[in-house]
Amino acid sequence: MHNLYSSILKAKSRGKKQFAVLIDPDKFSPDELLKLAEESKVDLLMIGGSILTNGNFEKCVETIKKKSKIPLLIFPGNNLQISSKADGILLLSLISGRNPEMLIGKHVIAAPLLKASRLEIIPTGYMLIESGKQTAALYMSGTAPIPSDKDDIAMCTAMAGEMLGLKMIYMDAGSGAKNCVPGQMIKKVSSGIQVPLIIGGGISTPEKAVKACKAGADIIVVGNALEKDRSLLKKIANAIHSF
Ligand code: 1GP
Repeated sequence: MHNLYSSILKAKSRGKKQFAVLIDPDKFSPDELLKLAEESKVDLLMIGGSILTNGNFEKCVETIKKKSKIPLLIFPGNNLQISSKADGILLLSLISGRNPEMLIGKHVIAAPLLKASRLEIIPTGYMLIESGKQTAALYMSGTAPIPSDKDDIAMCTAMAGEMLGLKMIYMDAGSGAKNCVPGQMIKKVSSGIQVPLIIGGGISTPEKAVKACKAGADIIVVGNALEKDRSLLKKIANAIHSF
């Protein structure tokens, strides 16, 4: 039995911000990244992507679990990205969109697999935020994002997700986003919900991570920037943990 969600809640109640490193199995070179993540006391590893082309998802999960003690959460781009060898999965419902497949359809297909797995399932309201360019997540999900200046829509969407019983809200500007989720929107959304708030997409400096923490994020996710510059991992981890 895992207790990832309860440790996320515990960190939130203590005001401790958490750092999650997102691993793209297509670009993964394990040793260096995992070593840095361990040294920097990264709180969570996440794995997944809007589209994977190498067919090495399962192997990648296996390698990470062998080489690292950091809890591994699947951040699934679709219902093919399920592996019992991870610790947990964000069961994402794309509540910013109106595509029934991403709200419930894929989940129906995944349900028996998830039931048979030993994964800790964390139902999560996933919200895509407009970020200045078309992102893979937007294109693949066939949905429109929440406009970046519509804080009220974002807040009401997150509140509705919480009322429906979703246990976390993940606001994502999309991988490699030009503009991150605006601080003002994070502030508004975090004021409207009690559940942990995850922020990701385009966070490429310690300053951007701190800005999101200040605005009310509980978990910061970084992927793309670390693929370009591994030395950022420690810097961003320090900035988040000393917040
Ligand atoms: C994307 O939020 C994640 O879904 C991470 O985004 O790759 O831009 O860090 P980046």
